[in-house]
Amino acid sequence: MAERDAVTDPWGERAPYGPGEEWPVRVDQHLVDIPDKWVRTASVLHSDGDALDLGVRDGRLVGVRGRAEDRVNRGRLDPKDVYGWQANASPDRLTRPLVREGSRLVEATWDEAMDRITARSRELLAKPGGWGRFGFHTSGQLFLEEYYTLSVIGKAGIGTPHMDGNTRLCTATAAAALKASFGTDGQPGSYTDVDHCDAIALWGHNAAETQAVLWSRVLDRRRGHDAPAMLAVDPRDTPVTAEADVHLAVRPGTNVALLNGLLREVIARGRVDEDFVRRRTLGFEALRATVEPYTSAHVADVCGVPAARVEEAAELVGTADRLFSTVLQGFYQSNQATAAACQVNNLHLLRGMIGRPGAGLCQMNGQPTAQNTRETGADGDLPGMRNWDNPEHIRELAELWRVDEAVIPHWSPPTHAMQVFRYAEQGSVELLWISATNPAVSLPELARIRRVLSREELFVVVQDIFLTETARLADVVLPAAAWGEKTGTFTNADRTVHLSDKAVEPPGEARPDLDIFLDYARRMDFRDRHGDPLIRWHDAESAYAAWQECSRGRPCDYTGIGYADLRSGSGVQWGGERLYAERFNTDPDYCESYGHDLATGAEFGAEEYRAKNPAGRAFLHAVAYEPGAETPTDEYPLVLTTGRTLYQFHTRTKTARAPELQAAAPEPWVQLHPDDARELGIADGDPVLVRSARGELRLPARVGGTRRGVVFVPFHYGYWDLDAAGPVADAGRAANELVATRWDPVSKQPLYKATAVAVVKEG
Ligand SMILES: Nc1nc2c(c(=O)[nH]1)N[C@H]1C(S)=C(S)[C@@H](COP(=O)(O)OP(=O)(O)OC[C@H]3O[C@@H](n4cnc5c(=O)[nH]c(N)nc54)[C@H](O)[C@@H]3O)O[C@H]1N2
Ligand SMILES: Nc1nc2c(c(=O)[nH]1)N[C@H]1C(S)=C(S)[C@@H](COP(=O)(O)OP(=O)(O)OC[C@H]3O[C@@H](n4cnc5c(=O)[nH]c(N)nc54)[C@H](O)[C@@H]3O)O[C@H]1N2
Ligand SMILES: [Mo]
Repeated sequence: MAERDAVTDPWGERAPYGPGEEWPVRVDQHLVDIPDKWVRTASVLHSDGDALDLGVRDGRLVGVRGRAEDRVNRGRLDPKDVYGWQANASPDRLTRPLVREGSRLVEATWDEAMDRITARSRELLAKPGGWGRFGFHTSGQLFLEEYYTLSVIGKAGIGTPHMDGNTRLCTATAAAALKASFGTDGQPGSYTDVDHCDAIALWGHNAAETQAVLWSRVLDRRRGHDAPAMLAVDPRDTPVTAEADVHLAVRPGTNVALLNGLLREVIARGRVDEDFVRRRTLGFEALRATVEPYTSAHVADVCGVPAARVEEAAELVGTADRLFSTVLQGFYQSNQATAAACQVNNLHLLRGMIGRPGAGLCQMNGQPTAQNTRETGADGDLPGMRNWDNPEHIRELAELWRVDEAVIPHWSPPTHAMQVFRYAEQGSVELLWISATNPAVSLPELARIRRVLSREELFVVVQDIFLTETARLADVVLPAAAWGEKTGTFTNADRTVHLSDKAVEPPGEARPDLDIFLDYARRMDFRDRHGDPLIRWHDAESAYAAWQECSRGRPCDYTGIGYADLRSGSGVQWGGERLYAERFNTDPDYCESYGHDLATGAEFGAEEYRAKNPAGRAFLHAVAYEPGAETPTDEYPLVLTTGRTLYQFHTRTKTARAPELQAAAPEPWVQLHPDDARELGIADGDPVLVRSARGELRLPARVGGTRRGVVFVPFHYGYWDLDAAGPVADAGRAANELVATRWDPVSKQPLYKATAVAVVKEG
């Protein structure tokens, strides 16, 4: 049992191991008192799914311990796992509902708060097209049971297509790329591929800071015998790029050019698994023709990296026998996001690196429960990875829910989050229900988001555990119970399902999100076709059972994974360790999407899709590189990219309330290349102004750690913990003040990773 200072020692002690061996156990714990009981759960501060037990004494949380037997972490905990739980007991938790009286939010009873919501809901439903006046913006941080309930309320109770969540900002591109290449969502690979691989590639993924336990696994392989080779693609210097054998510090937004170059080399050097490509893929000739012009010299020019480095990278991925890739925000939130993520799929397909131990990929998730948002359809997908454009899939859902097919929105693609906010801005969405997300800090162009949320005509419900920047703008604030205070399940980035049991009581009158949604359904009296209640479950386990039925026969089939299994064992993967050893999910009757034109986002229809006759084969998508919209100008000569730091989580509602984590990263900063800093007369620590066409930030400079022309600001820092309740008058500090309202044409994920900015020294 190891207690360590996880701030100064984030990855803990090395346990070197070799290919095909089991990752050694290392049980981490952190206790402030001796527990009288332990309650099982997993981490909710990233997508890794680190299994842990909460220590409880006298009804209070007193610490955490990693679970040795779990397949994901083998007992390990990262810094946020170790310290983050303390936020639950924070004295400023929301404990009572709040309702708006003029410019103020005042305490109210649950009845008063819910009455306001249901009164407004009924009023809207009574209008023509009333269902279309509802918008829901949820999260990747609730539990599966909560999402499924919300999904059924929205799709079968109200019938609105305007339901999405922060998963759109997070892993919409992962889902889009998986559907496009393999037919449905779901990771082909598994974390155990780290144990078997002979090469690892991290594509725009700073795993050392964002999936720190997965990174420990990588480091342990790297320190063992027959260590895997390693490639990292990131414009900045990170702990990942420092470890990599080959680091390609590409110009932001050039991922497609790089991948096209690597694919070209793989083909030119005869590294294609021709048998695999012939039997299991479609589209090779078009791909070959598209990548042909991307010589190493051309790629070097576009991406701003040495041609020799590109060739080293091509050699590394081209000669591996068991290549494991992870892809994350450096691709998903960057120019040509879905197209770029699909090129990583292509690399694995061309080399036959899929469905075997060590040969696989994860189009990673970021949030702990984002997989479930997608699976249950709380983000606009249809539940069970069903296809909105397939009438048979709609019929199945209508039968399951006993409602008319016409109620379930399926006449167009579901509305994506950016469009939901647009409708709220224009006034067609009149009720916006925001759960477990903080768009007033996390969406692009914050001045606009504040304006939308403040509109008099828009009725805003915010369901959170703290009074966030978003909650301050709400008409009704509902206090939720947090992780540890409620029961439910969730699924990590490698399809591992964990159960999270209730350990302690929520504070005051705070209620589990599931209870809030169930209460709303009851008060609204949603009925099925027979006049029975639409929602026929009443707690987490019965909600899970309803979901199991919904998932039956679909790729994410949960029918074999019960609460009892999850309580007696530890994490269980749906679909087994690796998907697609035999065939892909591309059959027209089974697939989740008929696909898009990856360059324009145009949707294909059923006929076009059937004509391709995929027959269980994967699609190789070919896309030419196109520069992004935000390129440097004379006025804004630098490129801003935004992202994360090890110690903070998102808008810091939890991590800033854990003293060790907040002390480790108390303030935002802007990172600059030394040559840019010198030209601008900026020294380390100087106060600087960062300006884009949309806003400005005042931050201290940090010199070093990024490529020339690129500056970096962490997006964690909003305004709730400043003295002033709103954005500071003269300049902001939230990165999204600067970012433009723009998204990928296919996944609709916002492009947070490239904004043209100017930086000037202050004072
Ligand atoms: N500590 C911590 N961990 C977290 C989170 C957190 O807030 N804090 N959040 C969780 C969530 S929800 C998510 S989504 C994940 C995100 O996890 P990551 O994707 O690993 O994190 P980011 O910092 O957003 O972006 C990764 C890298 O992309 C690089 N990048 C920027 N532009 C480009 C580009 O054009 N091309 C390439 N190749 N790279 C580029 C950035 O320099 C950055 O280092 O982390 C999860 N884990
Ligand atoms: N510039 C820039 N912007 C970004 C990104 C970036 O890289 N750069 N990344 C994007 C990504 S990947 C993500 S995932 C988003 C994250 O953005 P958000 O989702 O807005 O950030 P969080 O702080 O995680 O917000 C979650 C909220 O849920 C509340 N909460 C926690 N647990 C519970 C619960 O059990 N019930 C309820 N009801 N509430 C709860 C928290 O207090 C918090 O207010 O940001 C996106 N925005
Ligand atoms: Mo995310």
